Amino acid sequence: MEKGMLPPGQRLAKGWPVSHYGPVPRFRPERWTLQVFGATANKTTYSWTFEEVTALPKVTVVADLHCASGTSTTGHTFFGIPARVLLDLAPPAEGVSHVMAWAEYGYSANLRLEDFIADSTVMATHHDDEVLTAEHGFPLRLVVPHLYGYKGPKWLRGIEYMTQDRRGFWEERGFHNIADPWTGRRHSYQEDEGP
Ligand SMILES: Nc1nc2c(c(=O)[nH]1)N[C@H]1C(S)=C(S)[C@@H](COP(=O)(O)O)O[C@H]1N2
Ligand SMILES: [Mo]
Repeated sequence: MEKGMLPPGQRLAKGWPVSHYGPVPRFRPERWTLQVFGATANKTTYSWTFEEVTALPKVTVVADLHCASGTSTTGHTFFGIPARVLLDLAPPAEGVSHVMAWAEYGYSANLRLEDFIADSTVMATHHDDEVLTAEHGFPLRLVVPHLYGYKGPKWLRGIEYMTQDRRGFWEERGFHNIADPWTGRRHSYQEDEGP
């Protein structure tokens, strides 16, 4: 992408604003797990402690973030676990086409499997060489740079494998099921024009 280029209808925000629905959850390491469940190949639920998650392979991804309300922030450096690593650790059943990414307090976002396993989709633990702040999703935050921000839950706790699509939190509340900022697929009424 050309430097400074923003998707249609987006304007650059100052700094890195915090935006989410509801309160910032407190991290309780002794109770925290990341789970993969739903349509796994062997029908079991996988669970990792935070310590186990920190031992997983990590990558660096430079990304811009685009909120569907119209603000963007650019030049973020995220460090974390490539989302597709989960598919090796917790093989999906045949026919898994979508995932639901679950966060604290029941926030959720549905993703097509190809969006979830994209090269730049990362479960971030760090931002610009620092541990994520609580407001931005500590201890784990899904980042899907090629989709609007609501597809990237902060305070990520689980990935549900799905053999059929199902709408997540904002997708049920008038936001687009695909959420591609480059084609401006922002609102659910635009789905009448095609997927
Ligand atoms: N758990 C949770 N994650 C969330 C949200 C939320 O309400 N809850 N909002 C999303 C939306 S709409 C955006 S634009 C980004 C904002 O991330 P930021 O506060 O780090 O800028 O977080 C996303 N992740
Ligand atoms: Mo957003």
